[in-house]
This record gives sequence, C-alpha cells and structure tokens, in this order.
Amino acid sequence: MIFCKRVLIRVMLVYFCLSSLQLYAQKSLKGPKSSLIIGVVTKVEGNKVEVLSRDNYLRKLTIDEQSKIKFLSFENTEKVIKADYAISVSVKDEIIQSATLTLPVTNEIVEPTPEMLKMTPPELFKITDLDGNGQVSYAEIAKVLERSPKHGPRKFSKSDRDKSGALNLKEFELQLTRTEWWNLSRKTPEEMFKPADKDGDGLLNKEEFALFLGKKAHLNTFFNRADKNKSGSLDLEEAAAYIDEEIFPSKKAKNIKKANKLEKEEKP
Ligand SMILES: [Ca+2]
Ligand SMILES: [Ca+2]
Ligand SMILES: [Ca+2]
Repeated sequence: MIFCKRVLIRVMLVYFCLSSLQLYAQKSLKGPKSSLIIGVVTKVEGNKVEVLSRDNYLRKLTIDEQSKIKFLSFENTEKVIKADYAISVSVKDEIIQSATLTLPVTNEIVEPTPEMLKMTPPELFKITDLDGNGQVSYAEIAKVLERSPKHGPRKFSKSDRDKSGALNLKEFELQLTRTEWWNLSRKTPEEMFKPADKDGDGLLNKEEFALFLGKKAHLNTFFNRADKNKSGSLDLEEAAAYIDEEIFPSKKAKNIKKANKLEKEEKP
C-alpha cells in the first residue's frame, strides 16, 4: 500500500513537472519578456535592434560578440540586418543569443489555389520560383506556398540539403512533404476516413482521429475544433470540413473574424 502511494506520488510529481514545463514553453513565446521572439525588425542602429513581436510588443535588443546571427536564403542580398526583415530570435536580458533573419514576408494569409492542389511538384516549383532563377528562395515559399513565421525557417533549412540558401527541385519536393496543405490533399477525405475508422461505425473518436491526421500532437485542440456539434465524435462531413479549413486557412473562423475586423477599421 505504502509502495503504491509512493509510486502514485512520483507519477503525480512527474506529471506536474511535465505540465509546468509545457506551460513554460508556451509562455516563453508570448508576452513582453518572452525569451523567444518572432516578429519583424523595425529599426537598426549600430548594435541595437528593435523588433516588433507577433503579439505586438516592441523589444529593444542588443547584439554582442556572442550573438549568433543567421541570414536564411539571402542568395544575392547583402547579409546585413535591416528594417522590415522577419526575425526569430532567442534573447537573454534582451541580449540576442541567436537570431534567424529572412527577407520581408507578407502578413496576409498564404494558401493554395484549387489548381495548385492538382499540380505536380515540378509545376508547383515553376509557379513558386517567382523570379524564374531556377531556385526557390525562402521569400518565394512564404509568398506562394505557405507562410509560417514560427516553423517556416526551420523547415526551409532542413529542406535546403546542400545549404545553398535556396531550393532546387529535389529539395523543393522535400519542402512539400513538410507543407501542411500538400500532405492533407494527397488523398480525398473519404480515402483518409475509411482506414482511420477502425471499428467501422462511420464516426471517428479521438484515437481514430489521430490516425486520420497521421499525428498525435495537439490532438485535443484539433479534435475540439473539428467536432463542431460537440458530440464527442466526428462524422465524415466534420472531418472533411476540418481538412478543408486546414488546407485553406482563410476559411478558419478566427481568420474570418480578423478579416472582418480589418475591413471595419479601414472603413470607419
Ligand atoms: Ca527563385
Ligand atoms: Ca539548396
Ligand atoms: Ca469509429
């Protein structure tokens, strides 16, 4: 009995530590003192860099000798920090520890057109290579294929196997496999639904939905978002609507709200 209690306490402790760690990881990306900042450079003066974070805090940062600065996909552009560049940076007491910079990217939603869903990788490569130089840069990806300030730079670096700063067709194909809408549009929702519905009752419970998505990360959040009528399971219609919103972010409720708000602000 005592043994059981000890084990239970230990399990609870581990669980508690893990959940506070998770909380910490989430927190560190938000707020005026976050240690990770994703945003846009607004001003540069000597070794001082001002960054407006995604959650709208102006951060006054300093570069010192230890700061590691990476310029992602600058190709023929001079590797100097300038206003409007996108930045993701880790800081300690507002000193830059490491930073990755990219050329300016749009704030608008980037999503595929229905035609793009049917294109082959070489066809997509051609339309993404906006300047037609035979290579796809990070800025071109962020304009045409997918805009992801948080994960985009890391995904691009991984795909750029030869570290040339741009993607050739082979590397571009790797990038596609890291692109959400690409992965979700290789099969129809029906084709994805059937094998995931293990007990064949025509509905997906949470475990089956994980099979449907092919991943378990953030499962609760995604499941709740998909389960529109809060029945605790998903029918094909709900699952298909979920996929549709993931492929076309402009169809997500929060983005529709944001767009309406912007429109109102423009017409006072
Ligand atoms: Ca190009
Ligand atoms: Ca490359
Ligand atoms: Ca089922």
